[in-house]
Amino acid sequence: MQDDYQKTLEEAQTKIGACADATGLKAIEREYTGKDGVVQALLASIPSLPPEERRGVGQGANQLKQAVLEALAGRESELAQVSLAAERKGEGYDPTLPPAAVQRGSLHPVTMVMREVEDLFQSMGYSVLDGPEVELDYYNFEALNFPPDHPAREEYDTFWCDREGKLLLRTHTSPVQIRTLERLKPPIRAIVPGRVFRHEELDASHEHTFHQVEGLVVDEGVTVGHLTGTLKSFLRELFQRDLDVRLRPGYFPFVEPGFEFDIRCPFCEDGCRVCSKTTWVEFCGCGMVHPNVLRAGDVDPEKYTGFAFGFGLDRLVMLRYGIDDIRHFMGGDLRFLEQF
Ligand code: 2U9
Repeated sequence: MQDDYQKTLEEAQTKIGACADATGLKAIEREYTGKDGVVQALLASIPSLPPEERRGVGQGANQLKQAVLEALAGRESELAQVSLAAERKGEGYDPTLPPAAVQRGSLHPVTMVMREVEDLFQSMGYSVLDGPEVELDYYNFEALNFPPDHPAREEYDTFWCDREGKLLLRTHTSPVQIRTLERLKPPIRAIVPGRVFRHEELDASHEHTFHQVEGLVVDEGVTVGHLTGTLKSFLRELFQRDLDVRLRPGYFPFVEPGFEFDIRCPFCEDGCRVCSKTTWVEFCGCGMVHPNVLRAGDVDPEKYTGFAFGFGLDRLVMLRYGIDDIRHFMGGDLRFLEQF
């Protein structure tokens, strides 16, 4: 009996030694260790054998399986060595063949629209500013006229970075404007695009990380007329036509008066899904910079006034491309990203 196993093993080893590719090795593996293979047939025969032979056949079949698998692994690594050596000698390398095509990536839709918005404001003489994403409570709230315990802080679901409540992930890009007021003298004309973070319940229109563009203009004699004129010019360029706009009162601690700025729905004339059948779409919040905020930035509110606005860039990109779920932006699914 033992001789039979030995013979079967030697046959297998000869086949393995003569085999020169991975597909052949796989076929030999199936022939011996697969579900219809030699080893399985031996194991299947056990119940019909006299009891005193069963143990020996079982052990023999398992040893045969182990030995065949070892021989297969040995040959596989031999073949790998051979092909590596050939590659090192330059065999099989044809320098005249064209290279494999390089897969080019594409810009993220938020980046594309962000660059477009930056270009438009730069063409109107604005600077594009940047600042830290991990901020001090002072710049994110206090200097923006949210004293400690101000109820409006509740509106901003904040990711705190320490136990003392001094450090946070910025909930808007407004702290950059305060830093700018501290650093530069008016006249100031700037936009601040950037990532912001809120600890919110996530759904098709809420994401923990999203993008804002805020604008700030401070000079002598700046009025609400300048604010609406600027936003209308910007929207005309962005949508390539004049859109009706309207202002409603709105509350933000850092502006007074504050407004909600709506645009006539760019997609319909008599109500659709995008405008919830109202024909108006909220575009941004805006207003005249609060005197307390100017003072926090070391600017004299008796001499200077300013306007500011802020809008969610992700929502604008969704409007532009008809995207129905904000979570696609950070989802990392190439099937989504490759469409742009
Ligand atoms: C300074 C002074 C004033 C920026 C402004 C808004 C109104 C606003 C939100 C709209 C949707 C952000 O993405 S959103 O959640 N923003 O409504 N932002 S006024 O005002 C400033 C900023 C900085 C120094």
